[in-house]
Amino acid sequence: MIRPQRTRTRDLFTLDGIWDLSREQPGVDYPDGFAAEKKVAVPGSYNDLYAEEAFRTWLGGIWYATDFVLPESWRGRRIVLRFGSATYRAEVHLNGAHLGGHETGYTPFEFDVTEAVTFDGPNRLRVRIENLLSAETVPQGNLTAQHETGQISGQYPNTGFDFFPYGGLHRPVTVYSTAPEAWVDEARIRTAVAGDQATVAVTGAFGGACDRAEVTLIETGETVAATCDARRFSAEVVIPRPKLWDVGQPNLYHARIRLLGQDGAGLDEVTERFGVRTVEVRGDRFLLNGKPVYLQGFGKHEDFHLVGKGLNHSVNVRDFELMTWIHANSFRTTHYPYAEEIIDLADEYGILVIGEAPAVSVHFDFVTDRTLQVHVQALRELIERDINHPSVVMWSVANEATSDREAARPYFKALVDLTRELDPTRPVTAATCKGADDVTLDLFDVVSVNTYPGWYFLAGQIEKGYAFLKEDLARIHATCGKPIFISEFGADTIAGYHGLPGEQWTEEYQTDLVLRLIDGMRELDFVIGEHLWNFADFRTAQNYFRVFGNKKGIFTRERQPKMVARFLRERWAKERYAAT
Ligand code: BDP
Repeated sequence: MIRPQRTRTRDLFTLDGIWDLSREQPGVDYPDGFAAEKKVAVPGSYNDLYAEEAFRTWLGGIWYATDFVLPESWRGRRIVLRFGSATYRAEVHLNGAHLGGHETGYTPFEFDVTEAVTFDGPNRLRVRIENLLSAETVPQGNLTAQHETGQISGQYPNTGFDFFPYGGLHRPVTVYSTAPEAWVDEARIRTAVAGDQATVAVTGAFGGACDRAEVTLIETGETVAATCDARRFSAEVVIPRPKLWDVGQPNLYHARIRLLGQDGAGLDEVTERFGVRTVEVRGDRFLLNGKPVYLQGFGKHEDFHLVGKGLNHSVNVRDFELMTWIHANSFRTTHYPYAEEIIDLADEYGILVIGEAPAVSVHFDFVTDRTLQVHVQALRELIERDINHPSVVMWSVANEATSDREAARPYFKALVDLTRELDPTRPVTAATCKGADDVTLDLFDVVSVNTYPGWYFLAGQIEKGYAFLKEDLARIHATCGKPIFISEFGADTIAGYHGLPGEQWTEEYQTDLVLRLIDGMRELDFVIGEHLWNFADFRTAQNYFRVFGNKKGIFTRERQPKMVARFLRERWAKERYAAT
């Protein structure tokens, strides 16, 4: 899927803004008889906007509605309606006609609406969103049971994971137009470096009919003819002495793809951005452009006051500024694919990304064939969406599954095989909390470990936590022989709580624990990186062990530093592999 863009052959407008909202009630024909209950912001979650509790934790159908008028100049063109995401599930209706649906909440989807639109008045767009999760959704959840029975156990809403199950149209909604004769549908860019030049292979698919295409490398001005065959095109361009994309050196290139008519006139034109860099796991090292890189950074969340999981450009810029300030070089998109606009920023700041599928807490007591099918589809959509981003250096297929069960092996094997088939260029991992008991470790290129010594166990005992960490990691490494990446560790901390000596929840304790565990990780040669949990405090479901959410942030939810931030900044200023 090509990102919506305005070019010489394409136009677009956004439907972002204020829409109408209504909770679904039985017996109402919403596509035709929608009546507004509330106003709602798009992009954004609906949950935190209203005074009424019933909206915050609404589970079930909720309808979004807006109208839009098309410019006369688009008559005769191909028209597409595109959603950046809809969480968790969407069914889309335009002018009373059902266009289709999409499941899983964090990847884009679109519909060709050329036949469904009218130019004679407003177009009525009605979208049914649903945030019910079950054993067969990804992520899994207990929300269906709660909805049906009113029974709540553990937390409210009753999710099986540790972040608030925000719902809504979280990312931009766009209408765009292309020429009706031919349009680029997909473009993949793969680079290879040999000596002092890079070869750039541009391949893809187009719709409509076209037998001539060309690719121009914007930075060098070189244009080459592409081969077209059965709705696919391919071309190869060479970059002499390429500027490599690297951490803090976001050198980017642009390939312009043009589909041409018989007379040489441009039918369609799109530009894809990419970078030239290599990534590889060799022995116990993670290599970027042939040099070992030690990953230091965070697990994060798309999460902020009022907008919930809605795209917020100000928050995102602030986050990248803070990551740069603290000398982070990477983050993992815990626990789902983040907005494309965030991956763009990573490309532009030179920060590495581990892209994660939306599969948090896969529980093998409840997994069915359908769970795997949905998981496969979500992973496929993530890889297809982000494959051209140089910042993405590894795929994570899941987080904290019950992967000490035998059933986990075939399930994860299917996911890893698919990932390598779709993208043989990037290492594959998954974050485990099962230590050496995990039966899937050997399937991965890198083993990612979530571990909470000094917090969930050995509470208050930093030195014992340090000793446990080193022994446990050594055991895991001996079991799998793979490089180990510490994908989560940390301590809940309420900004402003102090204690000397430090104790749990104080800023001193978070600082002392985090720095001591980092000592332990860096004493182990096979550890390739450390990601703190979490970049910032974030909202969770309500329960007795969360105080207005998870407080493991190095920054507060407002994006201000806790005490640990300055110490981490000092530690991260020195590169671990600088001397090797
Ligand atoms: C890990 C999960 C993460 C949680 C974290 C915690 O991967 O989603 O938020 O623990 O408990 O197990 O803080």
